[in-house]
Amino acid sequence: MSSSPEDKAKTPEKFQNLKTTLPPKNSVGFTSIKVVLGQVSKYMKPSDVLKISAKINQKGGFDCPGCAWPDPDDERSSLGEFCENGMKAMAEEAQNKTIGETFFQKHSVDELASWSDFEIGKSGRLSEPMFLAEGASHYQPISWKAAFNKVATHLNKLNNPDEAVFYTSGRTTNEAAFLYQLFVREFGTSNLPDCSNMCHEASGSALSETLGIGKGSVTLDDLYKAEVVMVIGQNPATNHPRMLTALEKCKSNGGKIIAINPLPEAGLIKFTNPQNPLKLLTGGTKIADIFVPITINGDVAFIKALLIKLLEKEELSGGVFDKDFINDFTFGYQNFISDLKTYNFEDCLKASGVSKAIFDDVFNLILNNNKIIICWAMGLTQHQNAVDNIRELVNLLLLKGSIGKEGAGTCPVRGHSNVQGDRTVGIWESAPQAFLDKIEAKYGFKPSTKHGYSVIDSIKAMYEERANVFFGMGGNFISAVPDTAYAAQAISNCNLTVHVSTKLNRSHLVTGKEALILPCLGRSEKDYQKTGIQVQSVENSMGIVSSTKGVLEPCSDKLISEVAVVCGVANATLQGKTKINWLQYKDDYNLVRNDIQEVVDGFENYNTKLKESSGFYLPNGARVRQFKTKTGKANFTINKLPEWKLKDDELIMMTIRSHDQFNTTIYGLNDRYRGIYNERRIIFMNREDMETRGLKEQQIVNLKSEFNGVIRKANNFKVVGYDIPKNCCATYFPETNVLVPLDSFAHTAKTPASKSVIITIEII
Ligand SMILES: Nc1nc2c(c(=O)[nH]1)N[C@H]1C(S)=C(S)[C@@H](COP(=O)(O)OP(=O)(O)OC[C@H]3O[C@@H](n4cnc5c(=O)[nH]c(N)nc54)[C@H](O)[C@@H]3O)O[C@H]1N2
Ligand SMILES: Nc1nc2c(c(=O)[nH]1)N[C@H]1C(S)=C(S)[C@@H](COP(=O)(O)OP(=O)(O)OC[C@H]3O[C@@H](n4cnc5c(=O)[nH]c(N)nc54)[C@H](O)[C@@H]3O)O[C@H]1N2
Ligand SMILES: [Mo]
Repeated sequence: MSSSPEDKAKTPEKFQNLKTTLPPKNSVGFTSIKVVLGQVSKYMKPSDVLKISAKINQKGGFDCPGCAWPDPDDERSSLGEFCENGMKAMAEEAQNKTIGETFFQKHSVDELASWSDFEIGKSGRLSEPMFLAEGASHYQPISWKAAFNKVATHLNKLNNPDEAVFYTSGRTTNEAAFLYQLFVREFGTSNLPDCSNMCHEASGSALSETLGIGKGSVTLDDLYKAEVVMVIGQNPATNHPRMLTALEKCKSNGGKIIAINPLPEAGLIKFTNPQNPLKLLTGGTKIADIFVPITINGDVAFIKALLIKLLEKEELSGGVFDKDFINDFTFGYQNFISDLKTYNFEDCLKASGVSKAIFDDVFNLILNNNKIIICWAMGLTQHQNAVDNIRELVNLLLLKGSIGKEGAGTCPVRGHSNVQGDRTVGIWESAPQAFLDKIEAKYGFKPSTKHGYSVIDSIKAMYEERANVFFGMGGNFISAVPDTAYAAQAISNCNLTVHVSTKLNRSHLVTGKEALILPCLGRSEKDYQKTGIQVQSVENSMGIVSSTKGVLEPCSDKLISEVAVVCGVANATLQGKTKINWLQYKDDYNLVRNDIQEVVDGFENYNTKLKESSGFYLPNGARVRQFKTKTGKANFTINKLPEWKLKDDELIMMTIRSHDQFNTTIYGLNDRYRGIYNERRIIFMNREDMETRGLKEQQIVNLKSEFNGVIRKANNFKVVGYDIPKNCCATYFPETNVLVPLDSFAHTAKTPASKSVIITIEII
């Protein structure tokens, strides 16, 4: 009998061999270089390692698929900016091992699903298209043509185009993403959920409403010039390592760094720049001047406490707020101030879990400086009140006039290397009407104006059988989404699931009745087409568009590019109905860019600019104090304190990344910066909380979450005592996604609240 979708979707509950140490006092440095050498020599050919190191994040080279942090224009070392996790991402993609017919003949889908995510990832690069027939236990090879026809047949027999869901992960380039959304819209739906729905959607919502653009406002240069940088809800040493170099530079210019995080993340505390041999020997730079050990989801309370004290000081002696900026550029100041006055400072500080002494240090820095940058990531966006978190930060910046001037502004640090670009070129389930109008004007069909499904809506639609074809452009949907058991049922209700992927992952194993794996080229590989090797482009976290061109030979001659996949699927599906010559685009990506420049603002002379410069900035209103909001001004907003309350036995849990993973891709089993080795099924707990429950180090427990009467369980976790505020705990994503309730998400943005899951511990 075959395993249930739920069993296949969950990560196996077996243990490795946990070892713990005290977390290191430093990050990056020599160990980083050693770890990279170990990783690349294990999985890559030496000649490929050399090619890659010479071309990663270099002009004329390819964009690192690791994260969306921008590249510095200056002081580039000849070997590119070294980044441990960037190189680990490369070792993962540019692996010399491939899997195809023989591998899938040997291993059934059920067997593969019993492997850990680490084992699945290490199997190798996907090398040929594979098909899983209804009722079959094993995937078998299929030709590209037959695969395209299979997709087309399923799509064309739907009663309504809205019965299909088209997901995108954030590695897809601008060219592939633009064509993909164009195909989906011509097919007739706007069901374009993407990883952004689970990531920075709350930032997009909050920033569009308040500042008129869903992106950050700062440049790298601003970071160097800031007087204060607040890094809140973010772990850069692991997830954006090159950001530490920018913070170090800010510090050497006299800037101060405030880190606000429930965990004393190693890289925030001290960092040894691998670019700087002297620093490697002398032991590095202290990054955070002030570390604020906030309680999980205590951020609105903490910021409110700051706002209250700033207002008191302003009313007492003036000169604290930037009155000119407030008068000229903002809306809603009076209402905001009246609301702020209804809150009590002590209550707010208590709810934040921060001591008065630490609060005072932060307050003085904010009071006495006006060039403030706030950087944030998932620690703020994955809560029910995620949008409030970000709006409250904007309130602070607006009061200080810290927006649209040198050294000041908003810096949501994006995740996937092109998640921002994908949205810019149209991957959006609720794209603005102006964009849809331009599509209609250019291509002559009327795109659906319905609000399409986000990730959460898609899962519900598949569960309720309102949608029954799932198409994934990259990513690992089943492991990334909340509520694994419910999502597994949803996916298995589908008639067809399709994944365009570079590596095998769990989403290929939890399938609809029929399933396809369409293997594609990775960023690092040469993309040969009729008009020669193609260049593509991506947008980083700061709105700079730059080119990316692979340098390695493709790992299999059966791989095609994402662009070619879209063209093939569109051509097969829309034959006879389309107004677009789909196949022309794959021969020459310049044609795609010519189209993008007609439809998307800021891409004038796209092809020329891409060739001539190392990158060009897209327009950004907030950066120049042009706020394209409904009021035409930057808006103050009113945000309540979150209302959840823990019962005696409950803890609030955040699901975070270890140092050895990229989202659902597990590079290794260590989390070096937190002193964890060889295990992922752990729960970090405050030692007093362990004591009250009679728990010992490494004791095995089960975790349970109850939400709206539904109980969810994740079994077998080892307890690790850690420096984390009381009543808070942390586990790794995706092992605990089973516990994240589908209906617990951010208002307005629908980001799953995977950083505030209320759980209890079951002693076994
Ligand atoms: N190597 C590597 N790089 C990556 C990724 C990866 O998995 N591996 N993922 C990429 C992607 S898609 C993304 S979105 C980013 C993710 O980058 P991050 O957002 O840095 O990743 P998380 O591990 O989710 O970490 C969230 C941080 O927020 C803190 N935190 C959690 N809850 C709260 C809270 O309530 N308040 C505050 N103040 N802090 C809180 C946690 O302690 C943790 O330090 O990284 C990108 N880069
Ligand atoms: N509990 C919990 N859940 C979370 C999060 C959390 O913090 N906690 N974080 C959320 C966030 S921020 C995000 S962004 C999502 C991530 O969700 P996804 O983007 O869906 O997941 P990834 O793990 O990044 O996807 C990895 C897969 O992408 C494929 N891939 C890699 N490179 C390429 C490429 O170049 N092209 C193609 N076509 N495929 C490629 C490989 O097959 C690989 O297995 O997860 C979310 N889920
Ligand atoms: Mo993300």
